[in-house]
Parts: sequence; C-alpha cells; structure tokens
Amino acid sequence: MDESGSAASVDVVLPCLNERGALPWVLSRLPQGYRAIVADNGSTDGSAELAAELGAMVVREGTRGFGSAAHAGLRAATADYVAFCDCDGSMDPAQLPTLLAPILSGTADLVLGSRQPRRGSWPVHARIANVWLAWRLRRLTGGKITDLGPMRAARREGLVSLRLQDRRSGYPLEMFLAAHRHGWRIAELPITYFPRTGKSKITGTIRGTITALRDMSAQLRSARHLCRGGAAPSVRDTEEEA
Ligand SMILES: Nc1nc2c(ncn2[C@@H]2O[C@H](COP(=O)(O)OP(=O)(O)O)[C@@H](O)[C@H]2O)c(=O)[nH]1
Ligand SMILES: [Mg+2]
Repeated sequence: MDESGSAASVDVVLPCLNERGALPWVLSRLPQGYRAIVADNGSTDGSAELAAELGAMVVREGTRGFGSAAHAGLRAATADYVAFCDCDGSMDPAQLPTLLAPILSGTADLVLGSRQPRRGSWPVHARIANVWLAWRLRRLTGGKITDLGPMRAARREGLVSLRLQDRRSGYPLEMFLAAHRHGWRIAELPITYFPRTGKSKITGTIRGTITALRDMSAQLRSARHLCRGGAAPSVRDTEEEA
C-alpha cells in the first residue's frame, strides 16, 4: 500500500538471458500490482516467447549486456516505482514489497536487497569479490552497505534522471554510485539468495567474471576521481559489446 492506501503500481525489470527454466516460477511470484518487464537481448532458448505467453511485457534490446537489458527495461517502464530482479530464480519477487516499503513511505530513495545466501547459491570467488567491493564502497561513500545486490527498488523518475551509461556488468554499481553522488538516501534490507535455476552468465563463468571485474573497476576509478573533484574519466568502454 502507498501513502494513499491503494496498492502501489510497480514495474519489475527482469534482465533475462536464456532463463526458460526459471521464468515460470519467477513470474508466478510477482505480487499483485507488480508488472513484469522481461528485458531480453539474445536469448536463444525461447525465453522471450515464453515470458510473453506467461503474460509478461517483453522488451527486446539489440545490444548485448546486462546493463543494456536492464536500461531498456527501465526505459520501457511507466509505473511510478521500478524494481530490478534477476530472472534466474535466485531471488524471490514475492520479497519485493519489503524493498519497496521504505520508498513508498518516503524514508529511502534507493533500497538494495542484501543477499542472505542459501547453501550453494553463491560461488566463493563472487562472494569474496562482493565483500571486498562492499568494503570499498563503505570507504568511498561512508554508507553502511554490505552487498551490492542486484535486487533493488526506487522511484522511476529518479532512476531515469541518473542517466546511467554502463551497458554491461557495471550497471548496478554505477546506479549505486550515481545515487550516492546525488545525495539519495540508500538503504539495505535482507533478501534470501537461492541457488539459481540453469547456468550463470556472469559470475559463474570466467569470461563473465572478468568482464564484471573490468566494468566494476572502471566505475570505481570514475567514482574515486569524482571524489577528488576531477571530471569523470570516460567509462564508455563498458558500452562495448559484452
Ligand atoms: N538480457 C540480458 N540478461 C542478462 C545478460 N547477462 C545476464 N543477464 C541476466 O541477468 C541476471 C543475472 O545474471 P546471472 O547469469 O544470474 O549472473 P550471476 O548472478 O552473476 O550468476 C539473470 O537474470 C540473467 O539472465 C545479458 O547480457 N542480457
Ligand atoms: Mg544469478
């Protein structure tokens, strides 16, 4: 419920690359008033068609990359509130109202779901990298962040106004850093992290992990530079095809 007492209208952006096995469960878990926007850019397993059959809005984006898909979903959204959620069954969309609550009540501008892992849900190298990243972010921003979780919620207009540029794996980090730069109140709430359905495209592959490290490092360099009062170095190389 929002402040006026009516059910909130929320668009949920679900970046999707070959997630046919996870889609039925993920889409079935969306609470009432939450519309699924499946953002697909290259699935070859019929994910887009299945998502449409299951009643989701499907956005097809030509350029590959997580950020490319996520941003295409954001551009297609029309609701006042937007949430992001992975489409692999590792996160339960039924937990989204918890993340939305501080946004709806006006006590936070960006809420991140901090992943509470179930056994087998998080490869060790990705988990260690995430602990290190959260430490860097605490030092950089002074905030209390413990996990740069991809499940998150904010007002749509605010997200659009951040003018995010990354089109690969740096997108979630760029969003966090831009929100911090704009003085947003950033909050973190626990969400359950389940073992995904199907194969990982990012941190579960060597290529995906290297790309993610490169993209995140570019974002961190840019943020450090801005903290020192300089102009941001270009991170446009992250827009190359993933
Ligand atoms: N459309 C689209 N979705 C992507 C791409 N890369 C990853 N995803 C989706 O983003 C989410 C997170 O990716 P995942 O493979 O689970 O990465 P992991 O959580 O690091 O293992 C999943 O829903 C993927 O289907 C991409 O290039 N395009
Ligand atoms: Mg995943």
